[in-house]
Amino acid sequence: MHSQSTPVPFGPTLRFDIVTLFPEIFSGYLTQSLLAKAIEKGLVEIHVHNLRDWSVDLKHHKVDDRPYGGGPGMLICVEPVMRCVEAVVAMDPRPATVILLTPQGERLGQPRVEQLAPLGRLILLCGRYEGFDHRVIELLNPLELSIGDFVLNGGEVAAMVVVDSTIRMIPGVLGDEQSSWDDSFSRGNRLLEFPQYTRPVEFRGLKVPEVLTSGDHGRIAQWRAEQSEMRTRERRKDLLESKPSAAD
Ligand code: 6GU
Repeated sequence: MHSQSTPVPFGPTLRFDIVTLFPEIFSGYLTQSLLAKAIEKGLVEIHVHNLRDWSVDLKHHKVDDRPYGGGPGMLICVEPVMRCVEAVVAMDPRPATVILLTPQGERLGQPRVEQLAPLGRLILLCGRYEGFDHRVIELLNPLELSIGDFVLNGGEVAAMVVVDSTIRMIPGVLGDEQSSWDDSFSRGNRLLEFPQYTRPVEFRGLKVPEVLTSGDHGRIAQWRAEQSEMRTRERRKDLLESKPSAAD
């Protein structure tokens, strides 16, 4: 609908450094079409780092240990994380924002996504096990983000959610035929999308609403607005009631 012109950037507009114990998880995602194209166009740069490479245990490359005070599970130790983050920061002169993916974090929403996109450089720390030694948080003061009220086995899937949602905000990443402009939740839009149809005009007795084939653009726009509003009222009343936040 709203076409964006493709800028000619001097360098990548957004660099991600992902710190994880499972770097292989990202390989399929990184070669996925939209992201691969953004990387190819030079708009996005993604570097995946294996936390184990910064282990202080030369023999077993151990990076976790049992919590003081007891309790189940293991924690990621502060030393390898600090060694890794300090090395990664030094790899590029641009200032970096450190994000820690954790169910204890702020729940990610579109306003936050839109704030992240222009920051230029994001370091994403993926937790595993019971999480990190708390001194990681004290020393790095990261932005702690969660992707919802459920528990994942680690931060990797959440990191992909951050990358995926953020790169859509970079001009030129979506083709001219696509746009994030009128997405649900974008730029203060708090309505769900209206239903859409394509050919054939009838399938198993189900017809495309007549208004959509009428050619009357005024009626079409009105019908779509009504559908969006009705859907939002039925499925997500909270969106109509909540005030836009400061980040909107
Ligand atoms: Cl960021 N991490 C984990 N482990 N679980 C989550 C999450 C993150 N967000 C929602 N659940």
